[in-house]
Amino acid sequence: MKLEGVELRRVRMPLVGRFETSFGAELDRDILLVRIVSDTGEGWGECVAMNDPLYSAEYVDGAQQVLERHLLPRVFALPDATAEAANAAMAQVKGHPMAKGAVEMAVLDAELRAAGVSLAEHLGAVRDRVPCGVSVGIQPDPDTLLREVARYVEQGYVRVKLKIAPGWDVEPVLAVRDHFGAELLLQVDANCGYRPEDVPRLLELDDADLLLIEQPFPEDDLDTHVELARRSRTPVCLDESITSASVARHAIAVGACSVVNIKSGRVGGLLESRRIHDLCAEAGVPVWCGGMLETGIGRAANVALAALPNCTLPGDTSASSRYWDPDLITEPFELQDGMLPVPTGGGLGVEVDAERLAEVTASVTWCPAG
Ligand code: SMG
Ligand code: MG
Repeated sequence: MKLEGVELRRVRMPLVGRFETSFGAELDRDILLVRIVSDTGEGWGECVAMNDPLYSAEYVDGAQQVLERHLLPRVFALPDATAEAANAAMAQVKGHPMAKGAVEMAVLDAELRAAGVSLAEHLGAVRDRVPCGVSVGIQPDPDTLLREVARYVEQGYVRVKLKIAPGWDVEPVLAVRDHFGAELLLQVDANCGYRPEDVPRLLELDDADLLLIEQPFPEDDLDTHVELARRSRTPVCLDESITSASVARHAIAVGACSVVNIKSGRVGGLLESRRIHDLCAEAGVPVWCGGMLETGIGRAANVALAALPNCTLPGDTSASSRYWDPDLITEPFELQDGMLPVPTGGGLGVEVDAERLAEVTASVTWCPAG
């Protein structure tokens, strides 16, 4: 495939509701979309970097700059742009996995669209629909939380993840467990919000019979995750810490986690995600697909990933309506009995809604390959 150029498009979309985590609150998103244009057609990628560098070091303005100055020129120099070749060309640049992942997604989408092969099939998916969880932000008080959770349970979500932070943990989590009973699949996510001295507090969450606790401590502190994993009945899952397949292998080897959250943007792409999936499978560690409040474009990639064999826990692959009204794609993802269908069309298998796209576009930058 010969690239003609890449369009970097910034879209501003309000979330349907405020989403609060241990590091801050999101009300709207400033999203960077990558559209590659090649001799065989086009391909779309979504960069999951947030407005501010609070989830990880990346943020959307920085992602756009590193793409324009450092990543795209390397990809444009390739005589034949494949996803593997693009990854190899970008590898010389340190870090910036979300920016790199967006390019890889767009190149893969173009390649697979031209070949008429779905991303799910290409990755080795074994399911045609995936069970869906929902991530519920920090609420003003436990009553509001119970109402929020009830709303999602009524919509059919099969698993609920509660965001926790110091001051918003044991009490609200036990309130949800008490109210919804033992059958509710429940887990929590702290987004690095705790410190080593909080281990005793987190051990109290064992009473809530959680599926897992996600990333309680800072991303570079594997030791405290090891300590909690040793002392707790609740399985420890890593998100922010898992930045590559080699880090995943190490984290598992030292006992820092027994479950892994896979996000393609966090690890630099879908192909690295597949490697993490495979090594976790070999190690007997279940994985699930995380989310970064994606539009339907990135969501399509997540749903394909969630259809892999070792994705045995429900992911944060909620319906389009969880975040958007409306989404950017012509056929939004809708829950059917708590499941989402895995797209079967070529590449990502979704079509961008041109009208909606025009409505939310804040800027367009064309980067020519020549
Ligand atoms: O896409 O439903 C989604 C978001 C799920 O909680 C979610 N993501 O740490 O797992 C996580 C967070 C990261 C984004 S917080 C702004
Ligand atoms: Mg997380």
